[in-house]
Amino acid sequence: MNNIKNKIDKREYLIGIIGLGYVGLPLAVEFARNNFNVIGIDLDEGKVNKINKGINYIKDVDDTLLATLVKKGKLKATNDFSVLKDVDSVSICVPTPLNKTKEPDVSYIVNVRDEVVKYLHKGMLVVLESTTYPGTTDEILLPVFESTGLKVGEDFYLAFSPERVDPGNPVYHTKNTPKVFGGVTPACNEIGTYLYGKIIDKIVPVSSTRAAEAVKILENTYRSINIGLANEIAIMCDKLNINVWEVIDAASTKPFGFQAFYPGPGLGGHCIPIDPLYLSWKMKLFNYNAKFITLADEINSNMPKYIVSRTADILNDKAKSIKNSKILILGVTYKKDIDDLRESPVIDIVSELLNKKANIFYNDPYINEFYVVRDPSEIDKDSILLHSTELSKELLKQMDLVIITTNHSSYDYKFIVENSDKIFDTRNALKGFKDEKIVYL
Ligand code: SAJ
Repeated sequence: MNNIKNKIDKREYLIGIIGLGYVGLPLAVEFARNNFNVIGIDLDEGKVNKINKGINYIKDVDDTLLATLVKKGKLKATNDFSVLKDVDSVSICVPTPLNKTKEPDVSYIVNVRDEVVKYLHKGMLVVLESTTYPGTTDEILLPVFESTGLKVGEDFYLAFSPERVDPGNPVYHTKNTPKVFGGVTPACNEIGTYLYGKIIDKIVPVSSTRAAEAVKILENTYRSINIGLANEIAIMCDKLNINVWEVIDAASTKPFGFQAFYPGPGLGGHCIPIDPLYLSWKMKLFNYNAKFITLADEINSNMPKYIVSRTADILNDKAKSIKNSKILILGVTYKKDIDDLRESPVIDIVSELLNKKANIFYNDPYINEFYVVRDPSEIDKDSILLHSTELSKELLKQMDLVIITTNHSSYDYKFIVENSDKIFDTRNALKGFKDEKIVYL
């Protein structure tokens, strides 16, 4: 144990990172910035080539820092897993999506496991960071690793440490976000927390990999359920003719016991709509129905349809139908001020409006074009490709309805209000504007 810690202290400890996306690359840079030698592994040769040329592709990573670290030889990338024979630790940061039937797809973890096991060697630390259901590390990774004859906690070390990357967050990033860490054995925790403690300000050790896996799932289930509550409160407030945003803002003045969540067009992103379903799926194996998770998913998934139904009501008040109405969609990313379309509910809204023969235009400063298909793997020759339209006075004046679906900060909302005939604001972007033409969610 001490010789490993000495190796870490002397920075003779070679770091491996598998998966160089919005989690893996910032983690690799953080280790390299702390004078570790880091080798990143990714199947995407485009990513590998960019990194080896010192070219950054993750907004949360500093371009100059990456280039400098690569130039200094502290960070390099490859798509060749055999480099694992030389690494001392490997952190696994691969996707954990849902499949078409909304069940966990752990194939990325399994594929990586089957590569890592080929090169598992004495003293090696393996840390799974991908969000997954409690039991994944113990049930999917551990048995295969121990089938090599190596003993966990003695010959190699295995742990789960959830990623807590919030893309675009201006305050919290890898170094200053507390890191939960759960090893299979105390020795796994000792080595892992010692290593990660070199690059992250606060490490939060827990008693097992299952506890660590459950921590992350709880964090994101908590959000999904509270967002679902906010969405249902919005639906009820509309029926009561109450402005839900005023209600939430006033409730937020309570200095204890209340945290504001807000309604919106639905739940997007690669975490919140997905992570809770990993837990509810696992509970089915125990013949237990995770009611809150299922109900929140139902409410959140239905929000696009609810937005379309409100759109029909708004146009109806103008003696118009959705069919043939000119509708401008402002913002298609899953949340404001980022360029990420993953699971964006706006895609469902646009799809539904197109099905009802609306004449759809959109503008999003971050997305020049997008296919009206939620799952990119389903894009085919018949998929509809839309292009962002420049936001002009003429465009706004032509529209029967403008729908604010993603409240990017860069929009000139005064300009939008002044030049639109009717606006449906699903994000309270127009908070404070007093104008009959505005309908709030
Ligand atoms: N949303 C609402 N109402 C809210 C908050 C969010 O409708 O009150 C919607 C957003 O528009 C988006 C979706 O929910 O479509 C998810 O939004 P999010 O703010 O949770 O952002 P994410 O998906 O980027 O979540 C990440 C998560 N980070 C990790 O999993 C490591 C989450 O745990 C963070 O809490 C979250 O960022 C954050 O706080 O920004």
